[in-house]
Amino acid sequence: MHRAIYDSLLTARKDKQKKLALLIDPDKFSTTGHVSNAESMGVDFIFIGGSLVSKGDFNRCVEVVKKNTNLPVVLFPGNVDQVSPLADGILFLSLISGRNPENLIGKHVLAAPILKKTSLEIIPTGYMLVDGGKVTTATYMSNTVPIPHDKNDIASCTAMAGEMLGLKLIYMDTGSGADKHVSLSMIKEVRKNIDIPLIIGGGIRNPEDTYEICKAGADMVVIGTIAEQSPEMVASIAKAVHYNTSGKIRL
Ligand code: 1GP
Repeated sequence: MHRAIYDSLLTARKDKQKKLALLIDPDKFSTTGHVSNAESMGVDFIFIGGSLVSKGDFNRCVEVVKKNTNLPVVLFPGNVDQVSPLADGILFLSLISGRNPENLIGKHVLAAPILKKTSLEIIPTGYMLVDGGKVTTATYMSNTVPIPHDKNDIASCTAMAGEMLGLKLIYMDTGSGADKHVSLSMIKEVRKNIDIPLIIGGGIRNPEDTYEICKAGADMVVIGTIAEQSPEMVASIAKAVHYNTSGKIRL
């Protein structure tokens, strides 16, 4: 199985380079504008997915995105029907912060034979929902209780267990549109206890927070809502992600 995307993340981590992913929600995707400009704005990956896709045509969305960017397109699926062979890879998410067997293994059993017929790069990912100040679609649809915002020990033990189970990435998310992003102290605690790449998403809205999140130990930051609301912010968030973390940031 090829692993170009994952290898690029490992190399970036070794070189202390941080990455930015732009999340496209198929329900909100109407213009190709910010996808075609994403690369020049400093985005490294396009993620596509949603906890609930009710209006958008998922496959069509992937097709249009692929046509409008050279960036790697990675599926971030909310359900089994969000598998498209047109993408480059898929985060094969196991919701390890929850105790809902469907999201831990059930949906994966259904998706496995579909994925087997594609050439998608499959990246086993420990997905952890963290409370971000309100109930998000992700939390509600997953039918799980998120990790409390201040329970760093639960987060780090969960991430450690994920790594010990052989998962290749940890993705901590407060959910799209959350009031708060994952706390810096939680990111630091998790970072200290695992060696695999760490992705942070949910509620990230500005370059200052982005810089601190990277400095705390995120290897990749995911933004969705801010890119929909203020596309002009993407370039400055990208700058914050790529700024050498050993120096002082100039925004
Ligand atoms: C959600 O991490 C993503 O899964 C993005 O969240 O839309 O709040 O940026 P936002």
